[in-house]
Amino acid sequence: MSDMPRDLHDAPLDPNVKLDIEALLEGLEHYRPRRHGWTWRTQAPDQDLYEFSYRETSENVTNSIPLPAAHYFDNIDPQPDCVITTEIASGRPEDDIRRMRMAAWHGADHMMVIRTAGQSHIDGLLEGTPEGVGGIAVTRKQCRLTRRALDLIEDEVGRPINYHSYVSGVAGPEIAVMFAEEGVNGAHQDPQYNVLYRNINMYRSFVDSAVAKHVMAAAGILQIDGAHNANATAVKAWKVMPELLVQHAINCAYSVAVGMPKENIALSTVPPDAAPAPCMRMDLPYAIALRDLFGEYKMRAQENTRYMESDGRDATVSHVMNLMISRLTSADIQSTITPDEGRNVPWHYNNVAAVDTAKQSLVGMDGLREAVKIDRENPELKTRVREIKERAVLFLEAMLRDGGYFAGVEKAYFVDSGEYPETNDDGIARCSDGGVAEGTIVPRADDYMAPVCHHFGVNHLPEGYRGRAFGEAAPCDLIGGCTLCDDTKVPFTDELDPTDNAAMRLAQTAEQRERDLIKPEVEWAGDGIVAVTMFLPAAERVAEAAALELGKAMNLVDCEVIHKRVMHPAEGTLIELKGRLDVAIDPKTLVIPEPPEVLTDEEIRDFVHERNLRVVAATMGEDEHSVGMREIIDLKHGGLEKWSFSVTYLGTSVPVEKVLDAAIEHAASAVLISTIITHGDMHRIQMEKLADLAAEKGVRDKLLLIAGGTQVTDELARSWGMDAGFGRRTKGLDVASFIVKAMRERGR
Ligand code: Z98
Repeated sequence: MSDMPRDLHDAPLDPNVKLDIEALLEGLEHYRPRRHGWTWRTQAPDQDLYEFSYRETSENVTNSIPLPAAHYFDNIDPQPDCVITTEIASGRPEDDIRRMRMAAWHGADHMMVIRTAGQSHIDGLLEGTPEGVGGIAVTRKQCRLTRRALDLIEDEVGRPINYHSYVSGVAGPEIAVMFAEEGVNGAHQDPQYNVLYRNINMYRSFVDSAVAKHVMAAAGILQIDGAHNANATAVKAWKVMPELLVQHAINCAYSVAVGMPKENIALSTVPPDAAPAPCMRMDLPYAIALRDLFGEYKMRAQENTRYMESDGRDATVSHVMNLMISRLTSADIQSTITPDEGRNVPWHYNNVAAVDTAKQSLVGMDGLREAVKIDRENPELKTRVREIKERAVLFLEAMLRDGGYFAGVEKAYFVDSGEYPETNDDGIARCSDGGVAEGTIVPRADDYMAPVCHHFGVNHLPEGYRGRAFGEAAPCDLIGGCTLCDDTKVPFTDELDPTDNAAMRLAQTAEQRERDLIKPEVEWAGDGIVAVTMFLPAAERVAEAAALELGKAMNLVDCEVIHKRVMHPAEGTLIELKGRLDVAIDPKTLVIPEPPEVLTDEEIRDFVHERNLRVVAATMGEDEHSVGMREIIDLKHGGLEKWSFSVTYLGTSVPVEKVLDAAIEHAASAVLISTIITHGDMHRIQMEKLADLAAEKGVRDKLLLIAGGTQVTDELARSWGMDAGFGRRTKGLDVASFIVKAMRERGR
C-alpha cells in the first residue's frame, strides 16, 4: 500500500474555493485511485421534486448549477437516468480538471479526455508530454492527476464520476494496463478503428485488442466502440447504416469472445443525419434496428458530428433532435459534443452548454415514451427497420463469402459511400501485409509463461496458479504480486520534457493565481482569449475582413473569425471573432456596488395579497412621457400588477392635487410619480409639491411617495421629500421590493 493513508488523501473541496492545482500535483507519486471500474447513476425512477413527478431520473446530486428556469421551481435540478458525457480537451491536465469541475456541477458524470495527438500514432507508453512536438498524448501523470481531482469533485457533487480515455494504437495493451492501474473507468477500444483510420496492421490490431480488452474487463472498464467514426467520415452518412451495424457486431462479438462482460460493452451510436435532411424520420429506424439487434449491450448515444459546423445554434438543435431519439428509444450514456471541437480546443463553456442541453432535453422529455409510442406497425418504419437489418446481414454474408473480415477490409468493404449492397468502390482499403507494425506479431513459444494476472491467451502457468477465479493462487503470486493486484508496485514517472510540462506552465500563470488576478480564458488558464459577437452590415467576405480590423481596434491580438452566418447577401453578416486580450484585472481595484436587495416573488405576492395593496400612478405636471411608468406597473413587463398590486393609473400630465385625491379615494399605500422633464427643475418642483401637499392633507405618513425618471436618483428624490427615487434600468421588482420593505419597516 502507498505511504499515504487512503482516507487522508485530500481535504474536501470548498465550493467557494478554486481547485488547488499545485497541491493536487504534490505527492502524486503516492496517490492511488480509490475506485476502479465503471459506475452507472443510481436510478430514482419515480420521484417527486417540487410539484412535479419524474419517471426517468437518477438520484439527485448535492452540489450543482440547475437549469436557468429552475428558480421558478424551487431550484430543483433533476438528473436524467443516463450518464452524461462531456469531452474535455484543453490538452493540459492542470486546466482540464478545472473544466471537469464546472462540467460536473452542470450534470456531467463521464469525463472523456480527447487529445490533440492521436494516441494511435504513438507506439509506446509515453510518460512525457510531447506538446509542441505533436500534441498531447496520454500520460500516467495526466491520468493520476485527473483521477485524483475527480475523486474530490465527485465528493463535492455527491455522485461518482467516470474518467474516460482511449485504448488505441500499437501501445493499446500497455495503455490498458496503465488505465487499469490508474483507475480510468471507461475507454474507447475497437480494433477496427486502428485498422481503418490509423492504418495499423490489421492482424496486429486484433491481437493487441484481445490483450487490451482482457485487461479492461478485469478492471471493470466500460468499453465504447468506434463505429461512429464511419458515420463521421462517410461521404454520405445516411448510406452507412447497414455497415455501422456490422462494425458494432464485430466489436461486440470479439469483445465477448476475449472475456468482456456484455454489460460493460457500449455501442457508440450516432443518428447519422441532420436537417435539412428529414433526419428524425431517417434516423429513427436505424436507432430501432440497432436496439433490436444489440439489446443486451449498452447504448452510448453520441450527437451527430458529421454535419456539425461552427454554428452553436445549429449544433444545439441537431443535438436536441438526437436527444429526442435517445428518449424515444434508449440511451445508457448520452454524449455531448461542441462545434468548437473542430475549430479549436473545445471551450469549456460550450462543454457546459452542451451538458445543459442534454440535461434540459432529457428531463424535459421525461416519461415521454409512455405517452408517445413509436408506431412499430407504421409501414414505412417497419419496412425501413427490416431493410437496414437485411442489408447488414447481406454485408456480413458477402464478407464471409469473400474470406472474412480481413479479406473484406482488403476489398474496401468499409466506409463505402454506397448503401450496401450498393457500392461505389470508394471504401477504405488496407493491405493485410501492410500498415503500421506489420510483421511484428511474435508467436508465443511452446513454454511461454507470463506470471501476471489477466493476461490474454496461451500462458503455461504452473499447476495451481490459474487465478482466484479458479480458486487457485494468482499467477502473479509467482513473483510476489503484479501491479493489478498490488498497487504499491504501480510505478510513477514524472513528465520528461524539461521545457513543456505542468510545472513550467503553472509557473507562467503563478502570479495570476497568487494575486487572484482575473484574465479571460477559453483554452488555457491566462490565455486572454475572448470571443466577440458582432453583426456587420456588409457582405460575408467584407464583413470578415472588417471584423478582423475591428478586433484590432478593440486591442485584440491574433484575431480569427470562428463563425460567420449570412443574414442577407447584401444587408449583413453575423460574425464571431476570437482574439487575445492581454489584460489582467486585480479584483482589489474593483469598486463593486452592493446588489439591490430584492424580495422573492412569493414574499411580495403574499404581502400584497394579505393587505390588498393599492397604488396610484401618474406622470406629473406637463410630462407626457408615460412609457417608463407603464413598464413599472404593467403585468406584461413584470410590473407591479404581477404581484397583484391594484394599480390606478391616472394618465399623463396629472396635477399633484388630483394624484393625492385619488390616493386618498382608493386608500392607496403608495403614490408613484414619473418625471422625465427636468428643465426649469420641473422634477424637483413636482416632487416637493407632492410632499408638501401630502403633509398639508395629513396623509404623508400613510403614503409612500415614490418618484421615477431617467434623471432621478434615490438621493435626489429623498432630498426633495420622497421616500425613494428610481432611475434608469429600474424594474418593477425593485419598486415592489421597496414598497414591501418600507411598509414592513413602518410596521404596516
Ligand atoms: C467520441 N468524439 O467517440 P486517437 N478509438 C476509438 C475512437 O473513436 C477514438 C480513438 C480511439 C469521439 C472521440 N474518437 C474521438 C474507437 C476517437 C482515439 O488515435 O488517440 O485519436 O484515437 O466521443
